[in-house]
Amino acid sequence: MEEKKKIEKEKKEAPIRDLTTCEATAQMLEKARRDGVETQFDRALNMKACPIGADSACCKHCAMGPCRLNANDPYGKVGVCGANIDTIQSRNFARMVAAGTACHNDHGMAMLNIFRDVVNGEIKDYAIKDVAKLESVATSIGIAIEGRTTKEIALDLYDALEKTYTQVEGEIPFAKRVPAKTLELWRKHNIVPRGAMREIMEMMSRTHMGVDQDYNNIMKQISRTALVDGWGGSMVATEIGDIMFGTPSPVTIEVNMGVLKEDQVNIIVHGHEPNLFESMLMSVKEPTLVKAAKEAGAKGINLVGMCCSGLEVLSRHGVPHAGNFSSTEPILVTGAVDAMAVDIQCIQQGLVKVAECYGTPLFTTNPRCKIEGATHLELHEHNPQECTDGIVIKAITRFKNRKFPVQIPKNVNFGVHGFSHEYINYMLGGSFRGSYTPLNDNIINGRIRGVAGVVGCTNPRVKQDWVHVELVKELIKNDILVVQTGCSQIALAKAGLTTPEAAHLAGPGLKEVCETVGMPPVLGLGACVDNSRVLIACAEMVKTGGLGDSIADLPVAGCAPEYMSEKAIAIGQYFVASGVYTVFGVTFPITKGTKFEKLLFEGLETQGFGKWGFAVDPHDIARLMIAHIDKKRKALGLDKGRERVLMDMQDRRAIDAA
Ligand code: SF4
Ligand code: MSK
Repeated sequence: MEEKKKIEKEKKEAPIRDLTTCEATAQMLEKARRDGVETQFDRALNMKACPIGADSACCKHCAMGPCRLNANDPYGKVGVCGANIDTIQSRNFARMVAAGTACHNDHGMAMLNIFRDVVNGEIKDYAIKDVAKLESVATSIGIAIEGRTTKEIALDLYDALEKTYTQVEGEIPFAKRVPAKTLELWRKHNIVPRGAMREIMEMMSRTHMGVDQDYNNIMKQISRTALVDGWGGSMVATEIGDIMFGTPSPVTIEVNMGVLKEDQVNIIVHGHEPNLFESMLMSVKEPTLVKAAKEAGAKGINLVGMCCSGLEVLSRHGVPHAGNFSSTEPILVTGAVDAMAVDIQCIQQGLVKVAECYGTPLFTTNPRCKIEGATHLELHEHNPQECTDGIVIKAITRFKNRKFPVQIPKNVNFGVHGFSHEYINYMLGGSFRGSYTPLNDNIINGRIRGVAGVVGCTNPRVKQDWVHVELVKELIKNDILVVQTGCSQIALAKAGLTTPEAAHLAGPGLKEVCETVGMPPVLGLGACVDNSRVLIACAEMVKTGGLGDSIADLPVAGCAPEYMSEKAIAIGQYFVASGVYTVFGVTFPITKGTKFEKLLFEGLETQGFGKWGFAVDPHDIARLMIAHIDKKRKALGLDKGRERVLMDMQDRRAIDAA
């Protein structure tokens, strides 16, 4: 017992600087310890990950089990039904992809439903803000726009995109955007997605006990399901979001916990769907509410974003961003948050307790995401401000009666964000000849070695932000242009690498390009659904020419170095199935030394797709990604025998001083 207590104490006293490189989060974790408040970092220390689950060597798909196989001797045993390790782990992996795909499609379908009601005039609070984007999306899937009204085009677009979810047979609409050779490969393997509902249903059915028990066959449905995420639900969410709320273009934004203001009513919106934030923006400007805040003694109402909700609005509206996933509990420790409103996805149940400790009202707003102990104030799209006004009123009351001492970290970083696919086109080619030609040319001439997508979550199983930042520094140093989404983007923003000035940390070729264009070496594209923008950029690079015929030919690679969610696994798989080498960190949910592992890490590439990679250390990840990019350059005849540049002490000092 004494020994157990000693271990617990040691865990609780793990040095905070080993848990995060985010200075503001570290300060709040120190305060949380003083206040006796627990966060995900403490829970991770106190929760030993189940090794059998981590290796995906267990199955609980029926009541003859649960069955667990020995990851050290994966073929030594089978489940009660006879299922072998490849069946068990491919089914488990498949269900992660199905869950992640379901999340993004659920989000996209909700956006599409709002769009339909906006077009029909039933929702008045939102509108079609970007008609040019509406027309370009419609054109991309063959809808005529000439001589037609916005409403006619929008109704046709709704009808077409609804098929992304409901279509029983036939290819999803955005399959039309896939480069011909990539699409041909998908057709050959029969993995072009039908509708998301069909694919997810089939995935769940095939992974039931006693159905599909050939890991190669399960793999095909894994890819088809993931593709209806990237080229389906996620892409619809991005495109409809842009059409209704505006396509992002770069703005300089403040990031980090220092965006909270002690003398103002602070409201945080956290989650994923942009409509909650859009309505909250209207509420915080409502003259009667601003007046009420002032009467309560506040200088104003300060609205800030977190996680992916924040990324949706940071460039559309210039709303400051307070931090990524792992900072959502620590920020409540400031005592300065007067209300937190959440919608769906990545909302930790642990928020309830932390919010309670600091008297912060926590509001759930979506019928698909209620949390025991949080106040549910539902947002109805037909009258959304009823909900958001109500939250602002509660926040003002909390400000007036603040009981807890306020301690806001001073950290504020500035970064340029909002590089939509459309803006990259314009930025590189100019308004009259917008194109990806300059990007392709600079890849061909070797100034830019390749492009890397560094995306995804933070995870308390590794030091927060550290892997993201170290990895990106090494990639840009090696002339690799980095595009980003999700919580990773905020990690780099806090590290100051999303400014044009960060170009001095890049290799000579990338630096020259960044300085000529005036862009950062790290381009933030948005929320996690906006990985679809990366797919569109890849398709555009193929279309522009000179870099092969399919996405698999491009000198590109992807990585989610601190991932935690099933959504991330779905994203990884749709990149792999689209042709991209994709490296994950932290842990990989499969058993080593198996045929299924070989399929994911080698076999898929042999079939013409991308493949998975895995490494935990950022420098190992960089090595894998750079080697892959060089391999693709060589295959394209662009190889000039470049050496990988390692950072020396002088470089590191320059980075630390930046
Ligand atoms: Fe065990 Fe087979 Fe049932 Fe899975 S499906 S729990 S391996 S008996
Ligand atoms: S919020 S899925 S922690 S990126 Fe999109 Fe961040 Fe990952 Fe959630």
